[in-house]
Amino acid sequence: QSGWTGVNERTFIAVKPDGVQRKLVGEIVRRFEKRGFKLVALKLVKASEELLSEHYWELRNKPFYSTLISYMSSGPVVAMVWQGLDVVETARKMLGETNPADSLPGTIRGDFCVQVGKNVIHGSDSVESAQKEICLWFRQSELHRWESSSTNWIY
Ligand code: RTP
Ligand code: MG
Repeated sequence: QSGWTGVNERTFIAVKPDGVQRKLVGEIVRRFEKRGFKLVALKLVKASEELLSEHYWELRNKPFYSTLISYMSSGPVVAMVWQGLDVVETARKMLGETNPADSLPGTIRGDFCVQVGKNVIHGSDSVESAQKEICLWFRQSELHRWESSSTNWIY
């Protein structure tokens, strides 16, 4: 899907299995809503190893790869698509650094976790990755098109 730039930019966010088990879903959704982003899709998914191997294709040769796949398939994740101005970059700032130990308080990882192997949340690292990840995790029919609906009560 092309054309999702500017205010219509989209990113893929997933609350990882530890975040779901620790009941951080509401808090994370709240932060994205309050920041002013629009929710485009949301579902609870038990990711297959096949899906995860595509999602983490670029990390396939890393020493932590198999640990990462076990972690991500240890329970359901909450997969989401959020839309808004520069949402890819802003979401990464809201998440904090990959290693929670390097994440500032006020960021999601900086507030809720301490270990890189259990870092609560995923966010796409570029507009291109976001497009790939959205196509991998969602069908087109699962994505809400805000542009073509009446949103009179949303500023
Ligand atoms: P994410 O994709 O989950 O948003 O995280 P990221 O871009 O900040 O980091 P990335 O390099 O894409 O790594 C993906 C996930 O792999 C786990 N990881 N473990 N043991 C380690 O050194 C290590 N490094 C990365 C983390 O769960 C990381 O989020
Ligand atoms: Mg990444």
